[in-house]
Amino acid sequence: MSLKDKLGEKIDAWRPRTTKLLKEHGAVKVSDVTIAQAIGGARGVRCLVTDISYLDPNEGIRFRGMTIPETLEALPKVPGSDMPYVEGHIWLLLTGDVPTESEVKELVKDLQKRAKVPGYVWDVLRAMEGDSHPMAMFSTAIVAMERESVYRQAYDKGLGKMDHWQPTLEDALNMWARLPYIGAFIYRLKYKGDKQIDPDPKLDLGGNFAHMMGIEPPYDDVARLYFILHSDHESGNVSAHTGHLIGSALSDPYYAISGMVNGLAGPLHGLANQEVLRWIQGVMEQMGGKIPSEEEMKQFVWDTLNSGQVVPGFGHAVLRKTDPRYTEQRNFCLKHLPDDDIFKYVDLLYKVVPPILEEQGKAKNPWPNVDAQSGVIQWYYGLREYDFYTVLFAIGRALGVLSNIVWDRALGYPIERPKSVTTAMLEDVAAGK
Ligand code: CMX
Repeated sequence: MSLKDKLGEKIDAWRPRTTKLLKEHGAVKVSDVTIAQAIGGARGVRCLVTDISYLDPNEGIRFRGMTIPETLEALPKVPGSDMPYVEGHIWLLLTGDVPTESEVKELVKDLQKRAKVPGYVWDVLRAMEGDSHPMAMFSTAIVAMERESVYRQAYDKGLGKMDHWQPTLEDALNMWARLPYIGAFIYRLKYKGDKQIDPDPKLDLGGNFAHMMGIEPPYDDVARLYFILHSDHESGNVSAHTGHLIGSALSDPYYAISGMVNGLAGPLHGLANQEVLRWIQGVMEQMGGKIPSEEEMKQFVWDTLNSGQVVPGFGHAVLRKTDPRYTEQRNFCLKHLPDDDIFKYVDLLYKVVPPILEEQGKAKNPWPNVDAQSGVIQWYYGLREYDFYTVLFAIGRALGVLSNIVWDRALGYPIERPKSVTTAMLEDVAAGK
């Protein structure tokens, strides 16, 4: 069965559940909001719905009910590789089912056919200043492609609300096929003298990305792992929430994903992966390349905290344990690059940072997140331009955010519009008025 037919079946079966909840139980409370939550970024307020992934504070992410190791185990593997097809993960995120080999292969072929990026996108990128950040370039390229939106064209012709998901899926599939190509193009434009490598129409998404980046295997598996790990982290994080919010106005998916990229580009969110490498490089410079002792490393961490900065790669708004995405990448490092110097730094940080953050007593979660570990793998395989790392995160994150937007449209979620209050109103509430 094709992805679209399968998804159509799932959507038809799901809609009555949402309708019933709204009609029969719409007044039941899910969450109360405290003053701390209203001022403090709505932390922990349960007011978003997604079935694509769920983040348990102690266990970490589950994609469609499966942990990361379960997901990697269950999805069909690319022949000769340790990692699954990214396309299989797309199928899982969208439908909730693990695809068969033939279903994955059909989706691989479908995305291969959609991978052509219009030439004007390259012109736009080449017109940008040489010191533009890769995330600014990525976001610009995506919004420049907005005129390709199948959703917007269908909307302009008049589209019934229940049919919105279908052209949204078309946009999602086109973007999934093209974003790795655009990412690799930006990389080679910015750092490799614009010597571009054409896509290989026979390769899967992860394999083709590695090929266009010009990096040898097993970087193809690194790309597959990386895109899957970063795909989704339920809906409240800045990138996922931004994508959902923009999409809720029925702005088409190109606008939504360009906005998602902009949110991911913040150092408290996805940009933390470049910040980790930048921080480590700073320490390396000061150490003259030698690995610091535990005591020396503790001093570097305290110096960062005492100067009022955050330690990148540690802490999380929801997680209260080591991020399983960190663990999965750490296991990869232990297998493939146990003696790498930067991995030794990262591992030493794993040892020294959590007790320091606990001693400082501010961070609610002293444990490492996904970004603490991801740069070291990229560095090891030759991708040393660390300001590019968040583009990799963005290609991955678009898998989950676009899947969510398809479902948002399928279930007819309305425009998002929370209510604000004034400080005086909060003072009145505090005074019991
Ligand atoms: N280093 C220093 N201080 C930290 C810290 C860290 N790694 N993590 C949290 N804190 C501080 C916060 O800045 C905050 O300080 P103030 O009270 O002075 O404002 C205090 O501890 C409480 O914060 P929190 O409730 O534990 O964390 P938040 O939910 O507000 O923020 C996060 C979460 C991720 C932004 C924060 O932990 C942080 O800044 N981490 C470093 C940056 C990072 O790695 N971000 C990537 C996260 C994963 C991702 O989205 O990609």
